Amino acid sequence: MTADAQALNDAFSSDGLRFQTGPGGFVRGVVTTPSCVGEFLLHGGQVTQWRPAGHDEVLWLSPDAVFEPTRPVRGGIPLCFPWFGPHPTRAGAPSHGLARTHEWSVYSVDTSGDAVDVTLEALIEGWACRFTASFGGDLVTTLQVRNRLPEQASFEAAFHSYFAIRDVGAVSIGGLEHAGYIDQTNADAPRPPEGQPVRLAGEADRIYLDRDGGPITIVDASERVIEITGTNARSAIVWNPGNEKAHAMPDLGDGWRQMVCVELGNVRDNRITVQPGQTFSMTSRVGVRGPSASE
Ligand code: TA6
Repeated sequence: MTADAQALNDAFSSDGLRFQTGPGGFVRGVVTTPSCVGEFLLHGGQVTQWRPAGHDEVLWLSPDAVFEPTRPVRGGIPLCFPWFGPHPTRAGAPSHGLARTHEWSVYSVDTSGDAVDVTLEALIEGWACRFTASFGGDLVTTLQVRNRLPEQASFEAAFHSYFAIRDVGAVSIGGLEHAGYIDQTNADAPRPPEGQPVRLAGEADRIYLDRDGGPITIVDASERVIEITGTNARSAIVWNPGNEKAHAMPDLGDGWRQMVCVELGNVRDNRITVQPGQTFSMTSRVGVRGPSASE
């Protein structure tokens, strides 16, 4: 066991949380409680697994995920911050920002309630960041950032959540029927509201900027429903790479049919500006109802 994992167990472990050394030598926290099982990495501050009692795994983690310090791990909930997608001006800057390859530190652990709340912290380009994952019957993730710069600063952020589904061809996504979107598969063409749940046939890469803020539901072929609700998260992104792009990604491949990304955050025109010394916080709550996927 690496010193980090041992030191973290000395400082924070409890019945519901243990630190271990996982693939790539990454330190991971393993949550085990009556309400759920979960896992997160200090690398990227990334939740990688969450399985509420009575259900199968809700998050999709690529079987071909790469665990290397300079790479994001494919799956779970990568954090996009302080920009989303390619950097608007900095050539060579990593896609989706710096948070998901940053080594986060443990700020606090709270096991006093029904859930295990883990707060990680990082300083990223003048932003003091705290990421809290509350592992319980729901999975609640909160990103709080404080502007430590002497002038106002703006950022984009998103919980780039990968959800496990039985088959992408049989899934429908509700809650976005009345929102137009930017079609990233077609030169950011603006698309009107579809007036019906989203169904995926091939590559889909949609940014919704003016959604009504209500819950988004992913209904699987098994009738399992994953419900995602945001607070202070005005944008939603729906993504599946489709067969061709998936097979061009060494850490994705065949798994594309068993995953869909539904991401809450604040991106593009929804970017957030924070005054010096001020803080912004956004939250995503994920819940599951209906039969587990294996039934
Ligand atoms: O969230 C959708 C998206 O921006 C897609 O355009 C695709 O690039 C995806 O993120 C995955 O990005 P990544 O950098 O993790 O390979």
